[in-house]
Amino acid sequence: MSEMILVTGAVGQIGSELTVELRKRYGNDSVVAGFHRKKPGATLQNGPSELVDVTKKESVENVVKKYDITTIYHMVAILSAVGEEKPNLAWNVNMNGLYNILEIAKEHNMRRVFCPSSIAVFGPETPQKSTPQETILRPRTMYGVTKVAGELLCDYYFRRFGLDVRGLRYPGIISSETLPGGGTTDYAVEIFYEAVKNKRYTCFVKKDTILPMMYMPDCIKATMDLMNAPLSSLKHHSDFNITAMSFSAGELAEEIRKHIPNFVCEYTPDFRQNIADSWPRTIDDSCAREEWGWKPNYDLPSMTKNMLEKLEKRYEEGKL
Ligand code: AKB
Repeated sequence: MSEMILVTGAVGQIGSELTVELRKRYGNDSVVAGFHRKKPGATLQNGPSELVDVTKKESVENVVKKYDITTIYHMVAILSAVGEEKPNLAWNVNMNGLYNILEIAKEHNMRRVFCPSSIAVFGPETPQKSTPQETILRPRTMYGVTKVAGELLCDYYFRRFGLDVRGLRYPGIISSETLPGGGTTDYAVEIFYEAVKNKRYTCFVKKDTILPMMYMPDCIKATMDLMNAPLSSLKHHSDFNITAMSFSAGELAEEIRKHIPNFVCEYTPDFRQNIADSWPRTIDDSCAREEWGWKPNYDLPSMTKNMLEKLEKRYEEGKL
């Protein structure tokens, strides 16, 4: 049976770049870009796209039937900051949406499902340095609550129904193509755009706030590598710790200043500071390394250089 993929949230920060890479690997017609409010832009016009509301089972099911979908990358989520402003929405989209996806995947005997988790599963009682794979999961955000419950639900479907569901606890993801929406780690992306456009940025967490991060090419590699790993090599399924680098907001600004010496960064913490403070500083991702060979390519200097090259080019072309 040939692979037919549905990406939900294909217009979002990760979904938009993941869809492009999946189409390169499996062919344009084999990857359906599922969108909700915003329509796909030019980079996603080379293949099918469909309106998908994950909170409505039949909306997902219609697309699954129309294209004989065999694999779903379920990238839709309400992130941590918006989730605190709209907890009902976060629960509805993140939990009911995931439940619909898992039910449909089970009913249609799908080959595999990817569902992202996040460092938001951790909380203030979790060890913050080299946070272990197996540890205390008592998040303080609605987003974190839905991600813990989501991991458990995915593992339940694997054990109870044999559905091959896999997932990663993404750290903050830094990307140059699509802006993130509504997360606590968004400052680590916004800072680059503002540095290139205005040479100043007001950061919403304190200068010494350290969080785990990853550059988008590594995020896409991790996602696709996990999905292509042999099932027999996996001891974990939906909850892999994963990281690439950790730095403070001040260290990030300093690294940008090596390329843009007159860049000024100020710090005005808001409600997102509390969320950041409840998350780990560094992550132990040895299970991902052992079970499916995870190894990142980018660190802080190489990610910063690459981000600035890409954004400066777009700025000069008037596309930023
Ligand atoms: C957020 O900040 O909410 C997300 C995440 C770490 O899952 N980027």
